[in-house]
Amino acid sequence: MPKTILIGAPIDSGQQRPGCLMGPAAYRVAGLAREIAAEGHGVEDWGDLTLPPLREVACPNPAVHSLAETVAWTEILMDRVDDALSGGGFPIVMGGDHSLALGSAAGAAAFAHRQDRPLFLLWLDAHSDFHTPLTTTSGNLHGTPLAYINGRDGFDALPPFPTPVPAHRICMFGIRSVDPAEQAAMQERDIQVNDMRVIDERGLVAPLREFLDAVRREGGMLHVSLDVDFLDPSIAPAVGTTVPGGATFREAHLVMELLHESGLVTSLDLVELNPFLDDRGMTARLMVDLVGSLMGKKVFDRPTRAK
Ligand code: HAR
Ligand code: MN
Ligand code: MN
Ligand code: MN
Repeated sequence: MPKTILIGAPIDSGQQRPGCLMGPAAYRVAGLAREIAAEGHGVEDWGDLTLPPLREVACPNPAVHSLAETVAWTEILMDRVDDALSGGGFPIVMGGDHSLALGSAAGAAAFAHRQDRPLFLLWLDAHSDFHTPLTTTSGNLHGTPLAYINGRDGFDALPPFPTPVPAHRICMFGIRSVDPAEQAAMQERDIQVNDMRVIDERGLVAPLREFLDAVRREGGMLHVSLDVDFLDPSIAPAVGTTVPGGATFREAHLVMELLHESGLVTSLDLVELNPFLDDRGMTARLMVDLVGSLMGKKVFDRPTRAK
């Protein structure tokens, strides 16, 4: 079993509400390392990354802000996640806003490329995060990582994404807020969008199993990006961009339990937690609890069902 590597990414430059940079501290206070160790896994905390020196960068879209910071964070995260995987570890990036996924996914992709294995992406989020720096109207780069991962144009300031992930290897769950430009681009590419409507109609289990079967068939690596706003705001209030109608406590745990059973997850992001908006740590604790389920925590140990 690979050792878990915790990487603190105190990033809040991908959006405009301060607070996400306290995320890594909140995960430590809420006992993330203890939770993982309790499931019998080794765990090493590499501490928090610090922002490297900035280079001058340009973007034709005047709405975009903090591009130089985002480039610097992307480069260092890419390197550290690749390092963790190269050392045989299971990296968990504790964010930080979702712009950190530009770097974490790029690091996973760089490693997968060298291993000659396909990378798959599971995006658990209220938002599709499929803008490019050219299409975003908010200018918040936390709304762009999935477009970078998919190899869309417009990311000239960032390192080229190592082996962009094609649409059929991307799966989104929980989606309930999509901008028109994102919608058009996703339709063009035929990305599998399991929005809340799909979850209401089919449940999570069937579409998630289909995706996991594809990962297994192709011998892929699987990067999971868990945005706090995937969850319903009633159980996870500590996020800057709440959208009603999110995943319930049980739905979220079920996803994590199925992921654990699959044994396929190779890296994980925890993003968008804003501890300043939390209610007595309930969101941080729920996120830690979900990681516990991903690492194998269950109430009753059933014999593994035949696949
Ligand atoms: N689509 C909107 C924008 O680009 C909102 C993006 C919000 N993203 C997150 N992460 N909170 O999923 O501004
Ligand atoms: Mn390195
Ligand atoms: Mn997001
Ligand atoms: Mn979101």
